[in-house]
Amino acid sequence: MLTSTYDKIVQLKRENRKAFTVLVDPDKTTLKKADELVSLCTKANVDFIFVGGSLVVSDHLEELVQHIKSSCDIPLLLFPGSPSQVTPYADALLYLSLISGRNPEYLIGQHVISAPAVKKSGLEVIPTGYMLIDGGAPTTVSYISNANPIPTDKNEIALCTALAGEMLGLKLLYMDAGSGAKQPIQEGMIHAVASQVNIPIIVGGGITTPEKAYNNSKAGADIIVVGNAIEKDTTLILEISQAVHSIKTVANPH
Ligand code: 1GP
Repeated sequence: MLTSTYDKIVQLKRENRKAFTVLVDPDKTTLKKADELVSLCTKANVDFIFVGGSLVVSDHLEELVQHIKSSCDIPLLLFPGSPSQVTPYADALLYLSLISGRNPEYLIGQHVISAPAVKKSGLEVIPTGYMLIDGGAPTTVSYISNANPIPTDKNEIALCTALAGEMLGLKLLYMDAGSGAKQPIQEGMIHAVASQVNIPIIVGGGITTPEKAYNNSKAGADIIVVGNAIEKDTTLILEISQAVHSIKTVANPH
């Protein structure tokens, strides 16, 4: 019996099973829309649901999280852009530190401010190194965080950043080109990081096709995240889930 969401992520990686996550943006998701998404996610065996965004304007995140939790067993993780997006009704919190940037607010400042509330929430906290990669145009996250993304072709910067995050004790890496990125992260960069880092790697930002999700997974992403494309076409949930789950690789010694 797995005891935590993080255990489940690690278990999947150990078994070399690739995972697929649907990102739900509270600003774009009514409770009715959430019902449709949850039904499709359940049918498609989606592994995780993330809820959050760099900028959330609506005030129903907590209600939305409770609603999704009451209608499915898929682990729900908060992917917060700010401490105001923390609610105790999720299964776990991606406790994000923007390690690719040099803005102390997103490295540690917001964490200090929100620490008592996070502790009180009782949420499972998963320390996550968040790496913003240039996706061809400014994104909401690059604007809000006031942090330079890692250039798209600088694999060695991505690798060194990831290694530092792992050695600092972070439990997950999230390589993100930002929501709606024009250009998703290149396979070469994912491979450069995945070949030297042992902690699970989440990849997202601008993934719009099953092929891209498949190729990113093959390159070393353990969890693929898609938000925007699914908002436009929900049939992608099944297609991308099948593509990601079709990957079978040799047993991982780690
Ligand atoms: C954004 O990685 C997520 O932070 C997902 O990006 O919305 O472009 O799929 P998209």
